[in-house]
Amino acid sequence: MPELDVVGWRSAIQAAIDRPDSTPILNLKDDGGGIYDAIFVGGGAAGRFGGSYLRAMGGRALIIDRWPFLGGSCPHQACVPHHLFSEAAAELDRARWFSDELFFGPFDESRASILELVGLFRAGRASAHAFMNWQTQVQLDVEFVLNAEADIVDANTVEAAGRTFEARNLVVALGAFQRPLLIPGAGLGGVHDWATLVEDLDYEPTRCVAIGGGKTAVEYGSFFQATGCETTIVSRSPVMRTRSLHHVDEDIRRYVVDGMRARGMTLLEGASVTEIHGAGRVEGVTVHHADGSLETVACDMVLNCTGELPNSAEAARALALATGPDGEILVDDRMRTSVEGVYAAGDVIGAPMEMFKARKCGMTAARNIMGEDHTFDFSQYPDFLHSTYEVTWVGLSEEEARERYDDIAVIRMPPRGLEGDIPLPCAEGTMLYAFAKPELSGLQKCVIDGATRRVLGFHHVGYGAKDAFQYLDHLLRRPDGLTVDELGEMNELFLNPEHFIQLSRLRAGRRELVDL
Ligand code: FAD
Ligand code: COM
Repeated sequence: MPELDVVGWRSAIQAAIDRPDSTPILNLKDDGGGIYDAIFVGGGAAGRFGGSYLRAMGGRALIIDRWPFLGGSCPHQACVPHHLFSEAAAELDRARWFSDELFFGPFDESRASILELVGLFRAGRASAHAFMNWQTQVQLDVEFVLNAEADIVDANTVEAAGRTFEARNLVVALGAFQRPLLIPGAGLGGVHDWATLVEDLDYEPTRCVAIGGGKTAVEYGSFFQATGCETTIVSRSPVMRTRSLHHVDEDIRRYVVDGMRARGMTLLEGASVTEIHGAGRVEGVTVHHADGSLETVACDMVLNCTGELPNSAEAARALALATGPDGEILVDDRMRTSVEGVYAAGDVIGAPMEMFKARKCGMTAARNIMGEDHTFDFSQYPDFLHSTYEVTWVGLSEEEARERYDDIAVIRMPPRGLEGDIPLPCAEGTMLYAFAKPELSGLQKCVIDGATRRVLGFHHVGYGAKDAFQYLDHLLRRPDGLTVDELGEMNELFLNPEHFIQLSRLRAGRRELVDL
């Protein structure tokens, strides 16, 4: 395959997406002959970063993917549309709260369309795909076979595009798929998940039931509601208290969940959907409440947000890999599976299903394959979700900290007891809310161990703090951690989205820390 520019790649990818019988895309040296250091089976975040890192270390990597582009589910169906929709939701929400106030026009709900935003995404996504292919081919010099199913023959051999490729190592990076709904009516039209939503939506939903209480339910449910599609979330556990989310502070959770209700969403917690009704397309669901009562909720869309399952079955069968209860491929902290020379990376090894983990798993496999002894522990990490706020956290929640430590001090904005009385936090990203609708200005919290003066956790509801949390995570996890004194010594760029630096400084002079 000759080198293409991004425009060339965009046309090639779009043509391949539009024509199911299109031919494989081969970007090979020596026609794919010889022995690769590793074949990455799956070219999503895990495979692309793994393959690129291995190549950067001087190795020979081949990435194989069934889609005509690299980057996997993130740019095609998952993170990228999620961010487009969540950003639209935040804008819509602001326009609703300020309808016909200040410089805002009257909010016109008829112009807020899920279908239009899905269409906008579908029409634009090939640009990101084109960039991934161009970068991987031209800048990163990695070989790949795209638009071709990979067939794993054994631990050293993969067939794809009618050819056989040989490698010293395999890295299985096949991602995950939506856990299916196993209830009557699940096959009806209008029952969607995050992937089918962007692929197949062809009508404007007006009432949605989202099943699940984790990120996808909160994010997509909030987006739908913001467009005017009345949304009910049905969740067995309290919303944001699912197994997939750790270290969620209860204060923060309440603020977010109360905000969702204030925006008109219905949250049915301790409840499950037992049946979906409709003739052709969904017309309603039966909700089974915790007290045993049944309720019918009318809707024209159901969104399955019950989590993903690792896409491991074929690889596990072909290679006799050890797997866990959800089919996740079992690996050690070097991403080695139970079979010599076979590694696994990303969503296919189970939770947490997050980009940082997928990419760093790929990198970890690459480093070990290239002879480094490198481990990756992803048990602790910063996290976020979008309600129509950006909700970000790292480290321990206040409750977790109080369980583990005797002397906890909390810096909170607004201070406990002042909620609603005063426009705080007065922070970048929520200034209009602070001045016009103070109760919408967000919530910030920093949890400190008084004995060591180390910060144990940061929690934030607002806009614009997510970047800082990437670096705060690093600082917290250093062997010596981050003390309130060090935080108070940092240079803030006032007025900032999170006020942790200046607030710490107000307390750092005290020998014995107390709440602020
Ligand atoms: P994938 O990217 O899924 O890659 C697997 C690849 O394997 C695919 O390209 C697929 O085509 C290929 N493949 C599968 N079978 C075959 C086969 N037989 N032959 C050849 N190729 C095959 N994470 C974040 O960090 N931030 C977010 O904001 C975020 N938002 C998300 C929103 C949603 C709705 C969802 C569902 C997930 C989100 N995630 C987010 C998680 C993130 O998308 C995943 O963790 C990440 O994409 C996993 O990368 P991966 O490489 O493991 O899998
Ligand atoms: C990002 C995809 S959307 S990848 O992780 O850069 O491959």
